[in-house]
Amino acid sequence: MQNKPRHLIKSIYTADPRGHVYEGKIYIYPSHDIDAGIPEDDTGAHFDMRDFHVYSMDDAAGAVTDHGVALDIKDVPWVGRQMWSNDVAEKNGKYYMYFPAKDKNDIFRIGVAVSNKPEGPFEALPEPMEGSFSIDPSTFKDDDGSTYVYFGGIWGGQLQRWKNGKYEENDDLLADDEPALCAKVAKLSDDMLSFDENPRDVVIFDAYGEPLKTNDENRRFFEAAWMHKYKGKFYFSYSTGNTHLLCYAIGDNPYGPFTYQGVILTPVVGWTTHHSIVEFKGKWYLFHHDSKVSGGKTWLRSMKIVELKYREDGSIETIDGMADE
Ligand code: FUB
Repeated sequence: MQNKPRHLIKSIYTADPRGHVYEGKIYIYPSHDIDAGIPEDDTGAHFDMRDFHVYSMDDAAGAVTDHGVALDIKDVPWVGRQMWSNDVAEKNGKYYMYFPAKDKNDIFRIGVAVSNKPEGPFEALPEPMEGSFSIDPSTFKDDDGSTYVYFGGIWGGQLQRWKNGKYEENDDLLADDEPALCAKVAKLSDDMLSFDENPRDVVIFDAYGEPLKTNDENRRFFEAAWMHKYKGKFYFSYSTGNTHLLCYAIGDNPYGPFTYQGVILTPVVGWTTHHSIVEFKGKWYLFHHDSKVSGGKTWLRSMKIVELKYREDGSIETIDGMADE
């Protein structure tokens, strides 16, 4: 029988949990949802987050430690508003937080902040990463030590504004039967502070080798990109946004292309769905969120954990997003 997701904390609202194992513990890097009183709209203005807390767990079934505020909007000179989903990578004992926020021109960029400890506090660089745009950065360290950042999100995440290679205030998507907009991936530089290359498209093919199309809303990428490696294969997972699914696709290297495989998590209570997948002490876990604790308020979410199971052929068993412990 499938085990059921459990909420990790209820003292504040937390969303978009990104998990990593550092120093023998699971560290979780979520967004910190607040009720800013901003009406819900298609740009996501109601997600008006202003700081990040960091959490850790010694045991996947045990208590969660809140390490407090690790980065505050008032300490990031380039940010205008909306600190969304962040993630942290480690290199040579230093920790690098990648976080999106709207700059003073209301354009999403990705900043970096650095700490000597996985729980922070993190000190932000004065400018966002050159060439960065859109939202939801997540990090993946391959076995050779190379670290990649995956990012992007359509609609409120502004990815469609970059479809012609430069920023244009035009929210049209590509035509229905054209290949869908893709998440982006870029290798990080040796010092972890910049992209080492121009971001590339993360292309997802269907079983016939055709790229997923714009109108394939049950399968195409929307936001919340994540990469993990299982038995030598690269699993790219993401949210389909307006169809509220967490899906995955498999490839042979960090850049892809990837082939669509199926659904990891069915819709949760709330509009958004977002996640990370982590191996800890020989088991795999899915971190995600829903809006159950707030009674369905889409902008007040609570992070959850559930064990993730693979079948013999490497496919992932679908988890019921409505089930609860
Ligand atoms: O938390 C704000 C946004 O909601 C994230 O960037 C998306 O992935 C969605 O979870």
